[in-house]
Amino acid sequence: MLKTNIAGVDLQSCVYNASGVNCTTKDELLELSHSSSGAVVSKSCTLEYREGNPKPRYFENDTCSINSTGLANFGYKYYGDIELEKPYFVSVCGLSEENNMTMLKYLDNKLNICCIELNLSCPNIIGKSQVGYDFETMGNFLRKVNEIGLQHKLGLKLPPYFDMVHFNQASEIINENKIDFLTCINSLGNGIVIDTDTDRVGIKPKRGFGGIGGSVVKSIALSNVRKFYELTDCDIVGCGGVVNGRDVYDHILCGASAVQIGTQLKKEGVSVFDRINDELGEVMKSRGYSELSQFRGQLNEYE
Ligand code: RRO
Repeated sequence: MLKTNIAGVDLQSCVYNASGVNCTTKDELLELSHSSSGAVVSKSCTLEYREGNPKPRYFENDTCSINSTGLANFGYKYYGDIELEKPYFVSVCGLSEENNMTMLKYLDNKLNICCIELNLSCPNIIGKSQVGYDFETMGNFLRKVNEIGLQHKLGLKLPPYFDMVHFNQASEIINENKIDFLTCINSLGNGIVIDTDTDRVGIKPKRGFGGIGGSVVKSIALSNVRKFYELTDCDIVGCGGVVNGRDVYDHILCGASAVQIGTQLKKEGVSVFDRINDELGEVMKSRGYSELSQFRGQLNEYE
């Protein structure tokens, strides 16, 4: 009932983890693989091991999370060598174009990986802007990636866009290059969350500025899923604001083929996938649907 397909890869459930949450160590990846998630995506990797930003670098309250992890990861070879029992996406987030090319070429030869998710949207690298917000850099970079002629399917993790002109500009670049899927959205860059017990910012790096996730970002996630579903031929992976099965259903209505869970996975652990799979199944049954294709993209609008 919840089966789906992303870029030609079959998933038993359309629900899986967002990159960054419980997916940095091999043990975490194995735990995800043994859960009822439909796939596993790794923490975004860099060329070398990174300790990441100073702690505390994660904070949450009832409506949102904030993180400034700073790309803490074990380096691309670590992720390239892990074998899992379900579709395994490796997320790549090089600190330079050259680093990205090196990682993409290496990971492209790894048959244990089904797809590469290229992260163009990390908001937390001190002194670096998000490539997804710099259309000239993004276009030049994706043209070079295309010239490699990757064997693996390639997806992009995009930042949230808020302006119709930006949706059009990003889509033009995506349509000029061979991109198989888009993951919309990364965290909302550079928010502040206040710890109301102490009147202090929730996290230490960048004096409290970091990427916002959780239920507050759902509307923005849905608009990004919808726009890129309309403007590109890519499969869309929704990410943002998913707390329950209805939230997954809403992403699919907007056009998503699969949906990732970030903040709620962090709060609840891998049993979140059992609960959300069940809840999504219930919503579908109540509507008389037995497959995602019966309602994907079928969002109603006023005449
Ligand atoms: O590691 C992080 O700080 C991080 C990354 Br790479 C990302 O893509 N999104 C995010 O919220 N945090």
